[in-house]
Formats: sequence, structure tokens, C-alpha cells
Amino acid sequence: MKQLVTLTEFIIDRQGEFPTASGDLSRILNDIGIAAKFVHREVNKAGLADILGLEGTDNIQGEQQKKLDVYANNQFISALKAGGQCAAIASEENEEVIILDNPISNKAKYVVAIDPLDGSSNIEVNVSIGTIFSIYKRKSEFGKPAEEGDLLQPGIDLVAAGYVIYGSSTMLVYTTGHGVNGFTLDPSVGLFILSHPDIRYPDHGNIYSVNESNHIYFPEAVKAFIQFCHEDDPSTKRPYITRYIGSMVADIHRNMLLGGIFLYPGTIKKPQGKLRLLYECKPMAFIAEQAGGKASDGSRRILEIHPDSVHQRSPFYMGPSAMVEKIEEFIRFF
Ligand code: AHM
Ligand code: MG
Repeated sequence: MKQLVTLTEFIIDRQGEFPTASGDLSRILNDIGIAAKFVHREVNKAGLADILGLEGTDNIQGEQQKKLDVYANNQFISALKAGGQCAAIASEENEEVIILDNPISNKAKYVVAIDPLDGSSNIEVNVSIGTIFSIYKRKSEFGKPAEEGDLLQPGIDLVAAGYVIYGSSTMLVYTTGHGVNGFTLDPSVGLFILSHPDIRYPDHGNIYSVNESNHIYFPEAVKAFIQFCHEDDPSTKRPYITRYIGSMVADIHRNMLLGGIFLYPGTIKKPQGKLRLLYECKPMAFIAEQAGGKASDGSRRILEIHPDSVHQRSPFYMGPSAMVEKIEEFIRFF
């Protein structure tokens, strides 16, 4: 029988890639994996909400039913709090950074930025959703509470990042800067098993993913790029293929495996677009680069942008290098 590698084994094996590793990062990654299993369980019974109890009603234990995104947020925060290796958390669900001010967390080395359940409008219609996470070393003084500034670091300082996709199967994909690896959850035994080692973007892609309903508001360069996608691709003799789920994790996951660019441009109405730099774009950009691709805001490498605030937005283009370079070329030209 083929030797199976679990996420926990893999994380421990790879700890050696960091000569000074103390095991703290491994523990955080492991805790995220455990929280993801709880979220997986809830996501998979989302359709039963009407039968098992809606938000605002009591469940069988007398506990309040929570919306899934609130549930996911609580799971990840509780796991990170309990682990003791995390000093602060920024989450899409929380206006302010959560500073875990207690004697153990104040000595923790890491801070985490998460989008606990991205694409949550897809929950009710049984379409893939995801969690995005990213881990930095804190810069503030050890022994004292962490600060918001610990989370406002450029992506080049990322220590680890990844996502969980709750799709036809649940997968956890992550990088610590030594390639990208994917693990599929076997729900029967509750283990993430290495299923996609060393994920790399194909050199050539022919998928583009963008919400084209915003077309009239897009910059001329983006319109021109989309026009380019509509023309015959010499290698396939047909135009590029449109695929857009509206769930960034799912769109990016597919594009990474099959070869495609994901675009969320700024518009006349929203020049910075929709996606959040800290906990949506930067973690995905780290994954992109580790998979041999690129991620850009149209002119700058996402990982080099210094964030000013936790919830700031950014235009976002991610895919195989050649495709991202192409949109950058259009943007330079216009
Ligand atoms: P959310 O954080 O509110 O879930 O929004 C982020 C999601 C992404 O997953 C997805 O790519 C995008 O919003 C879709 O937005 P739109 O409906 O404008 O195309
Ligand atoms: Mg989101």
C-alpha cells in the first residue's frame, strides 16, 4: 500500500527547513488544520440548516445557532487563542485587530491574518467557499501585548500562508516559502492527506476569471485585456475560457491547477476594487509566487505593498507569470 503522508506528519517533517525552528509555527499550522475540520463539518451540513435550526434559534444543546461565517471566525480564533503561539489576529469579520493580551500570548512569536469564510454568499447555494490564512513574525516587543502594526507588514515578510477550500472535497493548501502543497481531507478518518505535492502553475494558461458584469466600469486596459482573451489563442485555436465562481479561493485553486488568471480590478466606482490586501490578496500572492506564478495590483508586486490599514483593498491579478505580465503590459500601455 502507498505510504500516506498526513498534514501533521508533513508539517513536522518540514520543520527542518527552518534551522532555528522551535515548533511554534508547526503548531499554528496544525491548529488551523484542526479548526478547518470543524468548519468542514458545519459547511457540509449547511443545507440542513432549516431542519437542524437556523441562526437565532437554539440547537439541541440549547446553544445559539450561528451563521457559518461567524462560526468559522470563532473556530479559527479559538484555535489560535488556545494554541498560545499567536499574539494577535486580524480577521475580515472583526473591525479591530484582536490582541490576545495574556501572559502566554504576549510571549508568542507570530500574528495571523485570516478570512475565515470567503465567498460566503455561496454557502446557501452549495457552491465552494474557502478560508484564507497568513502568518507573520511579530515585530513588537516580546512579553508585551502585540500591536496592530505587527499585522501591517508587507507580504515579503510572510512566514506562511494558505487556504482551505470547502468544495467537492475539502482541501488545505499552504506554503512556508518552500513550494506549495495540498492536502485532501479524508472525512472518514478525519485526516488531511498529502494529495497535491509541489503544486505549480502550468506555464501556459487559457482560463480567465473575472466578474464581467462590471465591464463598463473597468479601466480601458482591463477591457483591452478581456478583448485579448476573447480572441483566438494560437496554441488552442480558440478564445480563452471564462470561469467565474465568485468564490476567490475556488477560482484561484482551479486556475492554479489548470492554468488561468484571476482578476478583480478596480472600477470607476471602486478604484481599489473589492478584495482586501491583508487577508485575501497577500496570502494568495505568496501562494502564487511559490507555485511559479505572479500576483500584482496591475503595476506592483502584491507582496511588496506596505499596507496602511488592516481592511484596505487592492486591485488583484493572479495567475501564471506570462498571463499576469500580459495584463501588466496592457496597464502600462494605456
Ligand atoms: P467576501 O469576502 O465578502 O466573501 O467577498 C470576497 C469574494 C471573493 O471570494 C470573490 O472573488 C469576490 O468576492 C466576488 O465578488 P463579486 O461578486 O463582486 O464578483
Ligand atoms: Mg472575504
